[in-house]
Amino acid sequence: MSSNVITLERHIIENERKHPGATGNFSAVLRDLTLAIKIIWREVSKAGLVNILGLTGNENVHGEAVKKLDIFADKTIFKAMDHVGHLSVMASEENVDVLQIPEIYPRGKYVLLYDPLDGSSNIDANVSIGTIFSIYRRLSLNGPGTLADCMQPGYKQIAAGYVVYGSSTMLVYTTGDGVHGFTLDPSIGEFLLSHEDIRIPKRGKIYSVNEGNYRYWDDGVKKYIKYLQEEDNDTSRPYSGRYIGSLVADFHRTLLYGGIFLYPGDSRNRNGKLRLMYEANPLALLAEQAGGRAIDGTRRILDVIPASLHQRTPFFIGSKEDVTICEAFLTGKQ
Ligand code: P6P
Repeated sequence: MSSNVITLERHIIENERKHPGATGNFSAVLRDLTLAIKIIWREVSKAGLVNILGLTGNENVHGEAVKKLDIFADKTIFKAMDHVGHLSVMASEENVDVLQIPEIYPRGKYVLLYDPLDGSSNIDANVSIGTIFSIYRRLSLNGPGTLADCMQPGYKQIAAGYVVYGSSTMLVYTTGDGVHGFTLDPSIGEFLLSHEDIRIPKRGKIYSVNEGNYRYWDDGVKKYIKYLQEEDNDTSRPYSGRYIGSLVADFHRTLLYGGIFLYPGDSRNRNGKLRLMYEANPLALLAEQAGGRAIDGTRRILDVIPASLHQRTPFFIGSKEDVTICEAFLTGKQ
């Protein structure tokens, strides 16, 4: 294999060597998570063929209908990670409570939060969907992990990433040393480094929001979107509107092309739809590591102190200049 082909595993290990105190346990967590992701990819990539689509008749903690792939992905990640000995506790967007490590297995110093298959409502339409994850250090000293271990502010994350199962399957992650993207080569089942040190453009030309909610938005959001739709050649306006309705796909495009993704709170849901711990925090860490910003309207997402495990948050993320201009509209300064 030529020297310029860097697998995810090699990248993780080389990254670990930059931290003299590293024990290798953290690398093992990422390695085992990658195995789970490959198993999920295998099922997602043949979803239309083995008829595992369709509703299970169950609902998740948010009262949303759950499709079989959701459950499969959730259980796959848990079963791949529960015995590795490096986690003290896990929490999944699909489960009300934290997920304890079975007594028969050793526990470790890390905490894994994950959204096993985000965008699942798009599964039947073959629209890109994704897995999102966050890794923290446990706060509790020993024994079973705790709810507090899982409810840390986003700036405490030691790693975050997502997988977008799309026309090609990509894994994008950060351990606080830049953002790096790997594309799955199905012929060898390896994620290969394809986007080293991703930097989000400081300003873009695309905005991404569900405009069907326009009537419920606050005035600041309405004024901002109208601003983006005005003509001004110096600022590449009007921007293009792009909305897939699958967060990982919409964020991935924003990360690579620049611009802004918005899921505001509105008159029906003050906190919007997206979850702080499972969606906003990991993507906010990635955005900041790539030179972008992520806010809830007035605060940096990563500074928000969680009040509950599944709390939702208004979410504005993307290019630094775009988020800053949006913030001015949201706070009435513009
Ligand atoms: P809406 C998918 O169900 C999801 O949770 C995110 O992936 C996506 O960004 C959002 O909901 C889309 O929500 O209300 O625009 O359909």
